[in-house]
Amino acid sequence: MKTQTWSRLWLDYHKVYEENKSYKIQLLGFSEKDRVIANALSEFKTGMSALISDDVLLSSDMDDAGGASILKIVMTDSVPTQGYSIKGSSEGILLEASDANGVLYGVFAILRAIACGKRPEELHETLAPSNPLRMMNHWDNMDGSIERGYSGNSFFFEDDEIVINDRTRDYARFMASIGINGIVINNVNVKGAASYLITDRYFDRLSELSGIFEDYGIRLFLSLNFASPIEIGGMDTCDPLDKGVISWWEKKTDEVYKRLPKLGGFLVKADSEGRPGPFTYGRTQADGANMLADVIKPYGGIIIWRCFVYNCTQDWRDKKTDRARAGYDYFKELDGSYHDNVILQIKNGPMDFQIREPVSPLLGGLKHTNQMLEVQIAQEYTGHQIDLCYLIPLYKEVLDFRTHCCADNDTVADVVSGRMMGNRLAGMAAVINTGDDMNWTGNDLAAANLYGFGRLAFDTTLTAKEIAIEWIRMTFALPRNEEEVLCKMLLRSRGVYEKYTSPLGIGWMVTPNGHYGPSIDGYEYSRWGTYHRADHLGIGVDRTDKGTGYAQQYYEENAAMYNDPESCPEELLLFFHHIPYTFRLKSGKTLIQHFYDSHFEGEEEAEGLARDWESLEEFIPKEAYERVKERFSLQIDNAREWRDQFNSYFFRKSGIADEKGRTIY
Ligand code: GCW
Repeated sequence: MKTQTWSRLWLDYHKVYEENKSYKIQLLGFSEKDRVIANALSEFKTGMSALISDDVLLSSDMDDAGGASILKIVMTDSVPTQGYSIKGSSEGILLEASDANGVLYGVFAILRAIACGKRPEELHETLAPSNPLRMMNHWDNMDGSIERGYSGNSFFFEDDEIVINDRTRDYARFMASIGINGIVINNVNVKGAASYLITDRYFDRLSELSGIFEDYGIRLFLSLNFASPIEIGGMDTCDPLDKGVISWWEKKTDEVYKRLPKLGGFLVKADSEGRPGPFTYGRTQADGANMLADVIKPYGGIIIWRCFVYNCTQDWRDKKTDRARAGYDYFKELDGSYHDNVILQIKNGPMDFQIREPVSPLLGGLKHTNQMLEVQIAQEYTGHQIDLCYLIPLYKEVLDFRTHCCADNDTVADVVSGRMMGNRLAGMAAVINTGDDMNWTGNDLAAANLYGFGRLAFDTTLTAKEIAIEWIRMTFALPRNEEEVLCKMLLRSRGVYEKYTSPLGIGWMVTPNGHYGPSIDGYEYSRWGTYHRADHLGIGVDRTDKGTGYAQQYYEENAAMYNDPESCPEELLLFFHHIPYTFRLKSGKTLIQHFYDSHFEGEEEAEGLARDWESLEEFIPKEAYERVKERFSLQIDNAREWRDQFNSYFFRKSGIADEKGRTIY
């Protein structure tokens, strides 16, 4: 037998106590023939065997229940879709759900609780998922590369073929264990062979993959090339209002659904960064999305249409055009005209997954359109899974943000869960950080983001700390003291990264293309719309009513708050305002002194993270320990480089010396 070459992540259960237990399974309303239920039972057996006893026996023979505990699984309407209720007692565990996904999630909840220290008889939890859709977006290319991937190659594709092996099933298990119910397997930039995923060439493999996902309650989705009628259909247009184009899509969709009846639908990146779209034909984004939505509707499919649409050929000399405005400008006025099986997928910020951005004004700005939040757990701008950056605190801030779109239920969590509008096509999606590395995420600690996203999407009331502790307990099972050390490392890591990179919401300043390491002017005179506008007197982008007017895209309360540098949250000051280096911050420091201090501190704190990691050596499996240690040493190099380039750049620009007289070059 081939030895397994990938880790079991948080499902590598550790023994929590020893007990010789057998469980009798009693199913009421559910059938073992249902593959999701069968998998739930098999997870229960594997998990419990590892957690409490070497071999938990499962039997459905109730006549012979002597001595055994009972796992009673009951179908009931009183638990919401995909939710569960679990309750332990001296007799065993009662798990109630209204569907198979609920049972699967309930089983994982039982295992999680026990792995985190609960006894089966103490179990007591009732939970309905916060978001109807909880999705992972792979940016995997069919040649096996991954756009913005930092953990090896794709485990879905190699040399333009679809790869299916035991790893695929494990991946589905991991995703189900954190409540993911939809997965887009291919990059939103659909090119080359990927355009043919909707043809006969790939249907057999896709159907096999879809089957594996279905067994774990997950729907397969595909990214679509909007120009398919041209690229694979041999037509000369993909105008969404052209009759020929529409009938081409009708035929195509019918063909696809005959072979992949459970396909969830399509994700589309149109008119963005060189991708084709309706704009070419003078049509709107709604024209494009609605055409596909109508075509897919008879099959129960949905169209997830991305709002990452902006002009990427901007002239840096032009100070009126503002990339941050683009999403709102293109999509807001069409609010209400999207068909009901369209979801607009909106990145958390108006730019592009920076370490700090305001929340996109489109979230809640739209009031009559299905919306889904997109975040990026792949660490494109946040350290490439070399630097430690636990991103759950960032997502929490986004979810908790009050949009003021209405009196109640106005947070982003309310909007994307469907609570604000009362819609079911809503949720959260993450650009995933996995690859075929043995540990899945390159940096072992980056798995906390993978785990955390799923848990948060399932239950947005969880705190970043609760999630961190769960993940640590399930992954490493450390003594309490060490658990706390690691938890604190995770919780402060985003702040550390922010300190030594680009401060106060200005973002960018990264090496062009790769996006790791500093290059203060790397994008300053480029076409990408990502400028800091620093001169010898100050820095920042004026996005107020006197500048680009971006701040006015928010509802009044937020617009007023952002428009005034006094009320603008300081961590976003330079996103909204052009500020002199001599401006005094709330701390009493000048802006320039804050720059220097923050960069010196950030670098020192990165060293602190590395030291804390070293203190855990004896408690972490050796290989994982070494992998992470090596990354911390690279992180320190990165932090130094950022500190010195950043400080030197702004010292030279401003001519103002560091009050503390530290070395600046
Ligand atoms: O952040 C940018 C990335 C691109 C990516 C794009 C997007 C998939 O640099 O690599 O393309 O966002 O979100 O579409």
